[in-house]
Amino acid sequence: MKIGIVCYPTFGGSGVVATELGKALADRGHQVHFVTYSQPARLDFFSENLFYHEVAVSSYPLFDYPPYELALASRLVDVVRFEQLDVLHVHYAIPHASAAFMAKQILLTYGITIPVITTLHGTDITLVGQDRTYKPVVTFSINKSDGVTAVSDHLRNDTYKFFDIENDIRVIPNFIDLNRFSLKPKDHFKKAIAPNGEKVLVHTSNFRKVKRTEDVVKIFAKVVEKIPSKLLMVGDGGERSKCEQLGRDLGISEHMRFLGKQDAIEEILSVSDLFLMPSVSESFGLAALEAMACKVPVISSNAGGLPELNVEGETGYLRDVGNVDGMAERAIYILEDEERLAQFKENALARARQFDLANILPEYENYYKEVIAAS
Ligand code: GMT
Repeated sequence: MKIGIVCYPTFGGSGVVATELGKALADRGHQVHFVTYSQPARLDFFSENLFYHEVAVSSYPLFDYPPYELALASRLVDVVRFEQLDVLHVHYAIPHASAAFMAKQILLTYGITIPVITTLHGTDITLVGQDRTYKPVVTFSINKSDGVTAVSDHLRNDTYKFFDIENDIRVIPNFIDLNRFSLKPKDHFKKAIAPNGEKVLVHTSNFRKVKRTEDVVKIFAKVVEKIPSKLLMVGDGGERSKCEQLGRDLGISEHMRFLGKQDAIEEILSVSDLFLMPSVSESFGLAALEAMACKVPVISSNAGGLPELNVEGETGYLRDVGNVDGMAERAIYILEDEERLAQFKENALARARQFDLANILPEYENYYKEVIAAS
């Protein structure tokens, strides 16, 4: 198949899923065309089946807000016509689904029918999409998509709950490439981070409010009182400086390291013992799955789709959003006993294997075929 993929080219979960999916489809012999405003962060290798088409947004003094959606729609018309694509798969509804709808209408005037699949990732439904500024357009463009997928049952249910949706939503969960995400021998790095055999806790995110990153610091403050440990904070975003300040205020900053945005996440996870994800909402929790694939158990909130990934008492524990004491208590419980920790690590990997890319990729391929055949 010739597949067009539209996504945010950043380190965010939806962009990562879209890019990894595109790479895997290209490996399977499909021709994959990324259409976005810059090279996707993880599109870092050459393949004869992978193409990248940049969306250039020209500015004009009249524009306080350059119209990206129009530039994207025009670029999609151009790429679909020239490359003769079979399907457009857009990740994150805003503004990709409506831009694809517009492109589809324009293409009809050239006698071209292109099916559009929209994958809902999370905040496009649970946060931004519900803003009245966008809601009518989001509702319309989901309903006008030829296929719609969501990354968890919870996100699917939320979409029906908060929007007037008429079409079926197929659940296709996030996936993991176990060749890349696996425990790597990084003993030298572990020695540098935890020279006295301390336990290593880790958090990776874009440090947005929805991640409750200050809770990560508060949980760690309680853990470090009981268990010699270190905290690695990976990623960057608006809440990061507050976390740094909180670490200083709590007198634990010597045990915390902020590593910023990192490409080789799997190497950091390989030296980690416990992953913290206390998010307010999380449609799936891809970062937690990446940790589990590297044998790192997870202490998380029980928000959104997290219970579909993290299994209570098996791969980690889930507590109510904001229950810092409960999360810290369970973290200590896992870390204080070597045998118990080792068992949780094995369980985490076993669970991650259920989301192996090799199992999930055919679900997307079959769905493309279904949608193409129906349109
Ligand atoms: O985590 C983020 O803030 C990025 C966000 C997004 O909307 O791009 O990620 C979402 O999509 C990921 C991939 O499908 C999911 O694993 C994340 O759980 C989801 N984030 C939220 O729902 C907050």
